[in-house]
Amino acid sequence: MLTNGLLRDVTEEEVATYERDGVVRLRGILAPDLIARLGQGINDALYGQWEAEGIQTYDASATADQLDAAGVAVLSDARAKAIPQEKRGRFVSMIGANTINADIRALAVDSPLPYIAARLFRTDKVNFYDDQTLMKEPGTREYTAFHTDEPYYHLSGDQVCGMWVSPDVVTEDSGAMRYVRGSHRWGTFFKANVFVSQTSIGDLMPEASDEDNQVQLPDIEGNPDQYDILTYPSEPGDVIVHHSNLIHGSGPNYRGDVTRRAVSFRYAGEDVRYRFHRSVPPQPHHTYDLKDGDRIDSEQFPIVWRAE
Ligand SMILES: O=C(O)CCC(=O)C(=O)O
Repeated sequence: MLTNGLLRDVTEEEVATYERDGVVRLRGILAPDLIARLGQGINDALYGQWEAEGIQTYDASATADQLDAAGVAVLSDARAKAIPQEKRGRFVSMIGANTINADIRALAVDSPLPYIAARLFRTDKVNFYDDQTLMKEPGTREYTAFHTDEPYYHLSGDQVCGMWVSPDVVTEDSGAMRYVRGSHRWGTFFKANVFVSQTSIGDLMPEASDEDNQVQLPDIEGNPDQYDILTYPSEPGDVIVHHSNLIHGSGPNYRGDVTRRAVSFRYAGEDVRYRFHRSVPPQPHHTYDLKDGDRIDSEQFPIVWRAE
């Protein structure tokens, strides 16, 4: 049963919240054994396994330092700057850990998550697209700049979501996720940024140049009062689902005593088609054999849920 490990169903009210706000936090929905596998998978993938398997990790803290040295504005604040260098942790992420780690793969394709996507999309078929593992070690100074996921995926369609799942207790102080409520319906295709800065990838790397209709994100971090921002702390067992066009980000992990780990699992529903975007950083585990307009059903993007 694909729904083994689901502690309760998704309610109709939660589906309506996802549709209206572009994000819903599903409290206490995943069983503890799945959460334990997730924690193990993140540790194995980020500490050691990636080197053995030759998959890339992205040290966003190192990027922040390089950008800062080059005079590119990196998001920060007085509290983050006050974290002394010797107590500073790293913001590390990896895309595609499911291809090297059996625990993360199991969560992605053989867990209740695809069913949850089907409920929220009100669809009969769900594909797994990819995953991103994210870790903010104790004392991580870096923000995740507000962004939407659309310019990072080779997809078009409305039924695309990210499911952010953490094995840790995540508080506002340790980097809880933030969402701009309802922004998935603004109808704007934003530029991809470099994660720790509002600067767009296209401004820094011509090979990932922005597409003609992409718009620079507004300065939300600098003007939080002008936006309807939801901050969602999380506990083990919670799943936070956001629409791929919803603006989201997170703050530093100011805490010196807790690591903030998560995997964001990405799913697509029936209305989704392949759409190549120049702004997507190339992924070594992706093959590029689909054409614009194709259904994405393939070994790379497997069907992980079908209604009986
Ligand atoms: O964990 C974070 O700070 C960012 C997560 C994210 O951007 C996502 O889940 O799409």
